[in-house]
Amino acid sequence: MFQEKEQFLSRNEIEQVQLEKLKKQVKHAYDNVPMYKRKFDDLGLRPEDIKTLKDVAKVPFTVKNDLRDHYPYGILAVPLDEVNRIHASSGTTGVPTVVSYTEQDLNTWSDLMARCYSCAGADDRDIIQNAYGYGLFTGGLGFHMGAERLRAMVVPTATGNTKRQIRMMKDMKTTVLCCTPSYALYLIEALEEEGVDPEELSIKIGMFGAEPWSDETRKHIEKSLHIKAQDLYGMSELYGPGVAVECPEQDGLHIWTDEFLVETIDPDTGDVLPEGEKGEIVFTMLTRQAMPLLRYRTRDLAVINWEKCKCGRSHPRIMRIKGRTDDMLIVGGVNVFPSQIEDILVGIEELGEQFQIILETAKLDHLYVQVEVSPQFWGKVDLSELSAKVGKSLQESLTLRARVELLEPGTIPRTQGKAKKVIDKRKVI
Ligand code: DLL
Repeated sequence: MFQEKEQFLSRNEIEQVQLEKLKKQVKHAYDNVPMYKRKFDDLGLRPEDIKTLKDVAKVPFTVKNDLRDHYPYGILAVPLDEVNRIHASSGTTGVPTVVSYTEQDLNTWSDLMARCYSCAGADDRDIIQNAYGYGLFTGGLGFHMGAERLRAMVVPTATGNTKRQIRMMKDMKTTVLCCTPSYALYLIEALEEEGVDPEELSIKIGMFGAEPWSDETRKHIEKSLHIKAQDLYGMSELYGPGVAVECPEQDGLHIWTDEFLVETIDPDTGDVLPEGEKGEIVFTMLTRQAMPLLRYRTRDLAVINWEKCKCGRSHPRIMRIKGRTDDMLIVGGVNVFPSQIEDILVGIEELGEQFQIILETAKLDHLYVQVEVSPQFWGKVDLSELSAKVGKSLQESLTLRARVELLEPGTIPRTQGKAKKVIDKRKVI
């Protein structure tokens, strides 16, 4: 099977590989990236000071702004003519974050993505429909290269044209579907509208990622499409998709730690947290040539579990991404994560999957939640009773009063990429 060996490295073997690669990578970054040389010199740190894995805590952090400050080409450690490709994320703050790859980087990324497919249960006989966006976004090309490396067959539908997606799924007998969980939800509705019974499809596995999604959403997708819905994590700065993925146990996402050294830190103090504590995830890329990132702060919050998984893999697991440090909303002085609101809403049977959080400014910050009623319940429930029930649940969990508006199924705009679940109107007022 593809990259069988790397998937099943023991913790000891992982740590050996990590130390060997870490030493080389720190030297590569120090020797070739002026920013790292400066950061190290300021601390009086030399690459030779990194002798054990624990020494990584001495290395200065890298943050997204370091990349933005190096626009357009990012933190290059190789001459430009050795760069084979760039990707970029649009960024809400204006300056795009550009990431660069050498030929070897693209190769490593393809291997990692092939490994993800294999870990999730796919193999070279699969027909993989890739409905992630192709282009500057890393989703499309990342899933594409990985599928080719796996020697499976790719149907590169990209995003959009839902009718054609469904036609391809049926006619090509797609067995693996790759898209955001939001788009999977939309496809389920579209299949129903088109009168296509999911039984007619051949899909077995969904590879869903690029945004947070809940266990309830997973259950809904699995039940509606009769598939196994696997979570996959990544980010553009870390090649793209392919950093971590679920195995069939669906008990956390295995991080490929022979390529990504992972730490959890306290986002406020920067201190390394003991194993198993929730914190901000920090990655050091161990072989990236074009753009070596040392201790990159992802702003993603999660718990890392180092216990060996039932599947036999020792690569530690991210126990689902619980939100981002920069996603945290402060409403009337209370800290709220959109994922907390989602958890409450999905627990109410009468509601659909689609919701939006709108922050308004009245005298105090105001939380306003719009949520669709589930099609089975629309027209059958008393809306004022239901909205009072939703408001009460939100208040109990968040200690915050929210205005709830129940919407007819299909009202909230559907997305083909990442869903925009929070609309913050406070900034523009
Ligand atoms: O979203 C790469 C990707 C493409 C991952 C396709 C998976 C599938 P960015 O656009 O740079 O890259 O966004 C990265 O998205 O820091 C997380 O906050 C979030 N994210 C990605 N995967 C997951 C996931 C791609 N499985 C940012 N669960 C990350 C929760 C996720 N959040």
